[in-house]
Amino acid sequence: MTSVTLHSLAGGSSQASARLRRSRSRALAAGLLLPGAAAAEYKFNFPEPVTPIARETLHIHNEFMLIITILFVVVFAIMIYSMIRHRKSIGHAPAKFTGPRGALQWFWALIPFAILLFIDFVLMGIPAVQAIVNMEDTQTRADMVLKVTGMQWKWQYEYPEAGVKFISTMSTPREQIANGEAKGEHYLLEVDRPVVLPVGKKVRILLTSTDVIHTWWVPQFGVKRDAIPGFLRETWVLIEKPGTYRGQCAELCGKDHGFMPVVVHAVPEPEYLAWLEEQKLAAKTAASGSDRTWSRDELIAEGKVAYDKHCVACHQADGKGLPPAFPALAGSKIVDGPLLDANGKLIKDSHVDRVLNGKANTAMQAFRNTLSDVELAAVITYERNSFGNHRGDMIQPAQIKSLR
Ligand code: HEC
Ligand SMILES: [Cu+2]
Repeated sequence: MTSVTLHSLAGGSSQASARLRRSRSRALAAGLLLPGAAAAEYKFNFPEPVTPIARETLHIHNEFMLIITILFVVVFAIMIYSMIRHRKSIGHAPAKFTGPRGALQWFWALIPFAILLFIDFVLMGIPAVQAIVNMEDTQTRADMVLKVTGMQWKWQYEYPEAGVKFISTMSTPREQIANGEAKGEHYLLEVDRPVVLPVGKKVRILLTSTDVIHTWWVPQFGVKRDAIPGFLRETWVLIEKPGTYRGQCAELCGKDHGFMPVVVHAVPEPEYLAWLEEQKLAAKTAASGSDRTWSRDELIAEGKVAYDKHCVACHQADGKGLPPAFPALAGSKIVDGPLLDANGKLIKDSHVDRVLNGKANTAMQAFRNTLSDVELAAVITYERNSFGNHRGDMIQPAQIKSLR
């Protein structure tokens, strides 16, 4: 900003432009000296490590920094010393690399080479390889498994042993993002449902994706691993300290890449087990919801909540979408079409089919495995009765259940 104004002003009298140049270089110097002023949350070091891997990574980083600093100082000291002491202007005679002294030169060249090899392969290579092997060792004495699935633009977490599964979406209000409201403390780093993990347990983490490549990254865990569609990748954490740890998707994955944070709650094991029981109970309650008959208003109310969580990023709050990438649901022929055929069976490419099964090779994913019967019935009913769509009909969670 400053430099732009200075640029456009420069070109007046030579005296004025000299003054401008001076103040510009002063501004530049101040900028270089005070990087903290520019970055709001500037921290010099790594964030506090809370897993063995993060600690090892930090340790190796520090060790390598020390080694290369020493190398830098020693090499440059010798170089600068030699250049000054052996310069032509004081009449230093060049060495002659012939005869017995010439052979000695080889010796002096090979010694530093050997020292460097030793530093590279032994002092740096061994700890680095050890750390990588350790990072890859996801299975030795793993206490539990967490499955992480990246999707545009949210994370799904699954505890296979407990049969618990849920979606975690960013909870920062859109008003804060649009600068309509002051930013909160955990701006863009907060979610509706954090993953809960026990401290002191080795958690094997399996990663995959349903659409494009995402990356599950929590700096304090020292974990940053790609979630790739069609592949199962793995990593592990052993969290040593209870707390809330925040991270982000670290692979450019489309429009809302910046809006799919990771939040992990690390708690003592009894607390974790109690939480897990709660989740199982909640899942059971949700499942029983598909057996009763819902009123249209109930479904619409529930559907708005699901829509704002799972659909709004692409189809927008007003249902107008962002054509041509994301079609409008307002006035859509599919949304305005029939629900099911006369026998209560699925019609191909109908509204219900599209939401349950998605459409291959588009950003419209299948929601049958990520949403419950109630959520699916509710969001479909909501879409048919919102954004100026007035179908006036509804679909019951029990009907969705029978379609599965
Ligand atoms: C990541 C972006 C994205 C999200 C999130 C998303 N959709 Fe879609 N949706 C699309 C795209 C892209 C299409 C168009 C697919 C095609 O080419 O036919 C589409 C199409 C549709 C259609 C058909 C509309 C038409 O006229 O073609 C419906 C209905 C629909 N989505 C419902 C939903 C519901 C319900 C949700 C939330 C549970 C949702 N979508 C979430 C991207 C998305
Ligand atoms: Cu992503």
